[in-house]
Amino acid sequence: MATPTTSKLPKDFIWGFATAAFQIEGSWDVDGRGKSIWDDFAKTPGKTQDGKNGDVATDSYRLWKEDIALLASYGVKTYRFSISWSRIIPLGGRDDPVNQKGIEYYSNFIDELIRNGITPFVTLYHWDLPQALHDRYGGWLNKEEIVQDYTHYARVCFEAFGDRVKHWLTLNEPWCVAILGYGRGVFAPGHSSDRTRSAEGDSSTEPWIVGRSLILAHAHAVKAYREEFKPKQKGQIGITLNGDWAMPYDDNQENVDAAQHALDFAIGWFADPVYLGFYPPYMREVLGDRLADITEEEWKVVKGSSDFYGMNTYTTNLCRAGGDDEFQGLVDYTFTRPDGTQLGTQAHCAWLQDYPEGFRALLNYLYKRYKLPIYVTENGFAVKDENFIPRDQALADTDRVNYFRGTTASLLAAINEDGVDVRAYFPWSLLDNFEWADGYVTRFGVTYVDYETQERHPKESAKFLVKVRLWVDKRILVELIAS
Ligand code: PNW
Repeated sequence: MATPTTSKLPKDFIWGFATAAFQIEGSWDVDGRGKSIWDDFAKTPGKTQDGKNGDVATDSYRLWKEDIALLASYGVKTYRFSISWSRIIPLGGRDDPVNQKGIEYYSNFIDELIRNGITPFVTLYHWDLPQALHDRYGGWLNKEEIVQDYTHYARVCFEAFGDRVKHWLTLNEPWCVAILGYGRGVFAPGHSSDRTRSAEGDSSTEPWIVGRSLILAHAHAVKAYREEFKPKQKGQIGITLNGDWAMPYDDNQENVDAAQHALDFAIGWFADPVYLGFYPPYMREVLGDRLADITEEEWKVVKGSSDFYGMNTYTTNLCRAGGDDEFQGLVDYTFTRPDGTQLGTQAHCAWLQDYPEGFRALLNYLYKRYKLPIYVTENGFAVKDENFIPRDQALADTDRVNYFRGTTASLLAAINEDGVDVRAYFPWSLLDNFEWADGYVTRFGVTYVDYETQERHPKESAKFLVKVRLWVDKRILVELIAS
């Protein structure tokens, strides 16, 4: 095991837990909320693993004070949550009415956080597009409309909450929105070329069109914030991208190249435009004209449109050249090493294994390439079969503790040994919650939720993370992480 090192975090390092509105709130028809695309999608037979939906979730719309008390009991100083667009503007559009009850709800929520000494870190869009916009003009497929409507919604939020919110995330994981929603068709709105899965969609074009809308919507909201709100509100704003480390399967040059190609499609698609002002050349090579063009005028708004690098990361993929999966940049992913061993501990979801070295490598890669402070806005693990064992056993979540032991050690090493400027770390998630297409089968929480009673029970991982944060707060030796 690694020898203990003196590991410190910057004094104002942000350490909190993360959630998202649709995954926790429930109360789908309360206080004037409009539907989001996830409401009906989750209720369509076959779309979620357990056939369940977000109608109740962790009931957090009602239990918001309990959730804040839980955060306070963990001694957390920051909370990342998302605002539901269709609670603020039920029909979503720039000419549609604003719902005062929705504004009040989040306003009270923010006040209560602040009363508890917790800084709000707000995501404006975590996948819950107002259904009305999808029905009206195709949602993210319609650049002209969605960019204006999203920017308007963002303005309404800056106006209502910006006096107290100083940390904004425009969009959560645009890759997931575009690829999983309009390519693979496993997330709302479920578009895909696969007609056994979906009556609508063209997986060869729609994801790239949607991707451009997302980039532009983000960029225009940031422009509005910087020009109209930032001078007075003085907050920070940026996008948060998903992205896992890509490691060559072996040292064959084609596999070394494949790992970079994987990063270009998974991360560079959004990060290169936003931070560098161009699409990765490899994407153009593979997609040709299907990679939706961004005009000269648009590039001016896009380039430099994030104050920091927002990073959600979970795992590492071993990359081999070949295969026909365009969404992975024609790269084949595996967790099995050439010698037949597994990269790390398998999670409940097929796409996740524990490999903390990859977390450190990714931090280094992103800092070197994009040269901005990094906010880790999600990082977490779903213990295999946790949903199918008695609660007492689930609370002893050793695999998750080991995961966080590894990633927090990597975090400290990246900061202290590699000099990477990391400013925030948010484990996903505060609570077990609605895990999208997995329903409630896959649990990512550091807090166990009993869905019969809605009781919350801290898992060992919550206690572990609270301990790490305390040590780090005191800026003392973090020996236990390394032992
Ligand atoms: C993220 N993949 O989603 C989201 O931001 C969260 O809402 C979600 O609960 C969390 O990670 C855990 O899944 C992802 O297939 C969904 O690689 C799927 C993938 C990655 C991230």
